[in-house]
Amino acid sequence: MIQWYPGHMAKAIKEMENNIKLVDLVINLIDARIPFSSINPKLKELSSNKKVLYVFTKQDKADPVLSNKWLKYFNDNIGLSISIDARNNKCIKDIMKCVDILMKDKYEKDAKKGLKKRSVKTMIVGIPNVGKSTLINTLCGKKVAKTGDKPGVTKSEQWTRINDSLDLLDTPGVLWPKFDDEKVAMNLLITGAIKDEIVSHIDVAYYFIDYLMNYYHDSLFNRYHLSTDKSKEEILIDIANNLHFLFIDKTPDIDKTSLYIIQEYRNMYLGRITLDRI
Ligand SMILES: Nc1nc2c(ncn2[C@@H]2O[C@H](COP(=O)(O)OP(=O)(O)OP(=O)(O)O)[C@@H](O)[C@H]2O)c(=O)[nH]1
Ligand SMILES: [Mg+2]
Repeated sequence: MIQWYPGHMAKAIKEMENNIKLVDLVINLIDARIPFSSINPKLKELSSNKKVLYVFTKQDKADPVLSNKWLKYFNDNIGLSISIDARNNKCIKDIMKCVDILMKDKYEKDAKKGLKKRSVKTMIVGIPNVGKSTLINTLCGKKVAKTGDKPGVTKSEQWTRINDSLDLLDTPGVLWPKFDDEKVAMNLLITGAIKDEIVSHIDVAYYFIDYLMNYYHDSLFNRYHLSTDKSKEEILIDIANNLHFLFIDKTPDIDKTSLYIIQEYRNMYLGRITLDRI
């Protein structure tokens, strides 16, 4: 059973529980490649009494057909949702529009009371590596938060004033103590929300190859010059041979090959692939 719930995550949740009272809005970031697996039940619970905007990040890496279906599902069943590339300025307008929609009631109430329009205090939450700090930098127009392509980069909460109408709270990425569904754990591992160092990647690669054979067969076969359908174990050996990932005695290095294909997926060499079906 895969688990990754280090002490800093439990601490971060506690801090969020304290801060939730201070905020008007929560922006919950969802990885567009794994919309089901990246919903953190803890964060849903935490923001149950708040207005929530769901923002799918990494839309540029996800399968566009499935993304449209997922987005519709979220908008119909979960809450206002949009999909973005968090690195691109184009998302600023869309986010601000949604903030205004969700805060309309608050603006009106404040106006009735004769209060001046105050800034919307917004907490940005989500699983590790989903793009929270990147989005804050994009909204701010400069690098105020540290980002990096691995989970666990942000260690503590940090407020940033975007402009007179928006304050953002960056938070550390958090997971939850137990993954009931093995698929969820696999998807979090493949996309890089769980630290690479905690598992052997061979089982993850088997899961991934199986998934690709079912849904993105050509992406897999073209990338690694495969020709015949075989078992996932044999496919992994073929890939190792084709890549010349061999030990001195010419046996295939399965460990290295496993991590390599997962990294290739993360870096888009296999195309736009979504791991949660709808
Ligand atoms: N392609 C693509 N990459 C993105 C997007 N958003 C973030 N990234 C990349 O994803 C990686 C993680 O981004 P961060 O902003 O550090 O993620 P975080 O959610 O703050 O992560 P933690 O602080 O570890 O919880 C970085 O390499 C970003 O450049 C996106 O929409 N598209
Ligand atoms: Mg961060």
